[in-house]
Amino acid sequence: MDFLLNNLKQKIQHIDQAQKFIIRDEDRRFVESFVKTFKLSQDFVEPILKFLSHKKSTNLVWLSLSECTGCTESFLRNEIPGIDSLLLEYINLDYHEVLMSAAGFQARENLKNLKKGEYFLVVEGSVCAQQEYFATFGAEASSGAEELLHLSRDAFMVLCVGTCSSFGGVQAANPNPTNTESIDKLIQREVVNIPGCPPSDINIIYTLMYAILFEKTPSLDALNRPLWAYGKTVHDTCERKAKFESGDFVQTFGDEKMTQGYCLYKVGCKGPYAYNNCPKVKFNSKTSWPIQAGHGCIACSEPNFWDDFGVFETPMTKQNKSFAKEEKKEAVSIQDFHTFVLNLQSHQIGIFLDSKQTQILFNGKNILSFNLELNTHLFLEELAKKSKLTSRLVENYQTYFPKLYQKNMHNMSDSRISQNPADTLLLMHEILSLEKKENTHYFALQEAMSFPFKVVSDMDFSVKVSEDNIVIDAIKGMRLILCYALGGLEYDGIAYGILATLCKALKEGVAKFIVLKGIKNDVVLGGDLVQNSLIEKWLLK
Ligand code: FSX
Ligand code: SF4
Ligand code: F3S
Repeated sequence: MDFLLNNLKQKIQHIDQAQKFIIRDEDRRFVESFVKTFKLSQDFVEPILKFLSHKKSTNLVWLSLSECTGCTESFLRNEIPGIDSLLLEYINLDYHEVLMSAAGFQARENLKNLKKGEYFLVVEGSVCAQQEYFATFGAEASSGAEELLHLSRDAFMVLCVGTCSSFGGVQAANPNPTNTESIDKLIQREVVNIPGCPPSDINIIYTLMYAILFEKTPSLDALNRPLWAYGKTVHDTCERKAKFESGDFVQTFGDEKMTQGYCLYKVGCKGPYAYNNCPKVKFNSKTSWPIQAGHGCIACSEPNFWDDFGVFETPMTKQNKSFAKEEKKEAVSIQDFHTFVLNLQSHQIGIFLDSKQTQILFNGKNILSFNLELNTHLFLEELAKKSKLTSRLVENYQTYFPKLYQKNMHNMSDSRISQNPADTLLLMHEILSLEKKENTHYFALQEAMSFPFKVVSDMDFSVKVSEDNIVIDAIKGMRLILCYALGGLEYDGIAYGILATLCKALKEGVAKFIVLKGIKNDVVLGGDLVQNSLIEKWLLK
């Protein structure tokens, strides 16, 4: 933070004093909100104001490729600083087909006059590199792909605004007849992705402003999305989340529960799978956002949102599998399961995911700790006692799954504490199924692999790592079996979520342990539940 501040102060010293603007209230409000959003200290407010009021306008080229102009519409809806201030004072919009005042040869001339490293390039829309007549520009009829390659080469930074430019978007959805793709696939340089169909005005402008002020990108995630905006899921900060936690769902559209803030998961909300800050920043100058307006999130800012998330208004169940681009999952047959022993060398760590005893092996011993109550009667009783929300959750389970509730509450056997994390599947089976199965772990794994989607319903397991052990805690997370089930997700989707979350926890635990101990990263897999390529991928990738 100190580095950023000093950098800014240094730049102010070199600024041409003649370009001075008056600092107005709205500029101050904008900068204060910006500083708060990026969790910068208050010390930044004055230098930023000074810098913005003195600096030369930043040259910006906004290229429109395969898109619907929704991103531009969103950009225009900004209230503070307001699009007029933005364009008149902070930004010099050299090229934007909808907003620029230049036309024809003059507009093309503006592009030719750009200087290397002295402009930001914003790209809206995805690109088709194989068709020379797609998205042609000017009298030269250069293709969109050519224009993009040319302009991106000399730009100071490339920002992909919208899901189309970030990940391909609707145009790249199956069967993608135009062979359209995201921008980073064509240009050989780093981009900042600001996805959303469209993204909010705030996500576009604040990211751009950060880049202009500090001449660097904000911290990005693995998909090049700014973490300040895309670090949490929509569900994490949703105003209806308490209702998800208590199992209170809108059952159908038009249901009066809709206006009472009930959760929209059962009518298709994909908020738990979408990384975006919509609940906080909203749209149209903070007027509203999809869930406030009464429709679930469609995960519009995720890669492949069109193909991967099934239909918009129902949860992801087998019934809707025709709407999913099926992931090729290996079929699992019971005969395939066999346990084998891991012969580890001293520097190796073994992840042994097994129906009898899951372990993490290091230096000849198991370093994994885990505890879970498998007696469903006691589990439900405990859960109901935790909070008002969980008590209501169990009540809803009783209302909507009366037979399962009765079966489990009639279970009068003694407490059965398990030390095997794979037994999360056993607990899930008891909560969701009336049938007894011969080998429940294998049955649950088969069901998980038949789930036609690749979207993971996270089960919120926590992982703690110390010098001599790795602790996985699933006690709190197991409540989500009830939440998802009441929301309409079925056995296969929940089993898929549990297995993926468990693999993530094992992998995270081992990765942190390796760092803590400063040892070589040499992980070997074993156990009867690992004999599936997807599980291997989850544990190792
Ligand atoms: Fe449209 Fe933008 Fe969607 Fe795409 O937003 S709102 S199709 S992300 O490129 O114009
Ligand atoms: Fe909000 Fe959707 Fe999560 Fe429900 S499922 S809490 S409506 S984001
Ligand atoms: Fe898109 Fe979902 Fe936000 S649909 S706009 S990511 S609430």
